[in-house]
Amino acid sequence: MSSFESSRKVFSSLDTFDATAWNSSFTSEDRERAVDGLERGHVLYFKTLAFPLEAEEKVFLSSTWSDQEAKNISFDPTEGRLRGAKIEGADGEKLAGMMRRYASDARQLLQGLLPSYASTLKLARTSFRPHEVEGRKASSFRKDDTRLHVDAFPSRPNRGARILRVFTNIHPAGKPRVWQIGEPFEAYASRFLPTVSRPLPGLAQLESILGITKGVRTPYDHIMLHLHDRTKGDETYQREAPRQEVAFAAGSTWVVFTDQVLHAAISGQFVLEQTFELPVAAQRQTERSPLRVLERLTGRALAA
Ligand SMILES: O=C(O)CCC(=O)C(=O)O
Ligand SMILES: [Fe+2]
Repeated sequence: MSSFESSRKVFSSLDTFDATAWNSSFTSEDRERAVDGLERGHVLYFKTLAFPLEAEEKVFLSSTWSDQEAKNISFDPTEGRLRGAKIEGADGEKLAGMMRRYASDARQLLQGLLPSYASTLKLARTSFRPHEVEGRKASSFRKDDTRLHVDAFPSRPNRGARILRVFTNIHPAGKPRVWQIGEPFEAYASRFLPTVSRPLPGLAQLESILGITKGVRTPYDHIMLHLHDRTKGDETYQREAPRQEVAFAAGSTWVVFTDQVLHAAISGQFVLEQTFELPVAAQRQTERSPLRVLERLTGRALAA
C-alpha cells in the first residue's frame, strides 16, 4: 500500500546489552548507549538477564491464579495490594513477595543503567502475565494488545510523563515472547493526528470529579488515548502498517518507552513487567518525547 512506502525502511532496532545481574555496573559507554537508544525509540535488550524463581514460587507458573477476567495480575507497590488474582492467605503473600522482588530488581537495573533518570524515576505498577497471549480473546478491541499501539492509561492521566517499562520473560520451557514493533512515533502520530478531535470543553474536569480518571486529563492525555483507540480500531493499519517482529527469549529482559514505541504482543506466556513514570524534563533530549513531538505537530501546549 503506497501510503506506507515512506516508512518501509528499517526503522527500529534492538540495542543489546550483555549484563547477567540486576545490580550490574555499566560502563559509561553502555550508559550513554542506553539513554540515547531509549530516547530514539529503540528497545534495550538484555538477552541473558533472567529472573530466576525460588523453588516455592514455581507454582505460580500457571494461569489458574488469575481471576480470568483481568489481562494481568498486578501489584501496586504503594498500596501493597494484588489485583486480578484469585489467591488468598500465604499464597497471596508469596506471589506479592515475588512481584516485590521483581520491582526491586528492575529498579536496581535502571539505577545502574540510567543514572540521569534515577532521581526522578517513579515506581508504578508491577504486573505478572500468566496467560498465553496467542488466541486469547480480549474483552474489547481497546484492550487487545495483539494490535499495534502505543500505551496510554485511560483512568490514570500522566500529563506528558513518560511510560518506561521493564519486561522479563520467565517462561519455564523456553518459549519466546514475540512482539511486533512499528514505525517511529513521529511518522505514526502524523498519520493519526487528523483523526483525533478536540476534547469536549469541561469533560476532563467532569471525569475527574466523577472519579472516572485519577486527576484531570490534559490535552496530551486526550490525544494519546485517542491515538491508542484509533490505531487499534484501524483494520487497514493493523494489517498493512510496517513492522518488524522480534522474539524475546525466555530468560531475557527488555526495556522500552511504551508510550513511544508502537508494539503488539503476538505470542508467549509468563512475563513479569515493571512500569516506571519519568518526567519529560529528566530526558536527555526532551524534544524526542511524545509530548514535545505532539506539541510540535499541533502547534499547541498540551500539558500546561
Ligand atoms: O504483554 C506484553 O508482552 C506486552 C503487552 C502490552 O502491550 C503492554 O504491556 O503494553
Ligand atoms: Fe502496550
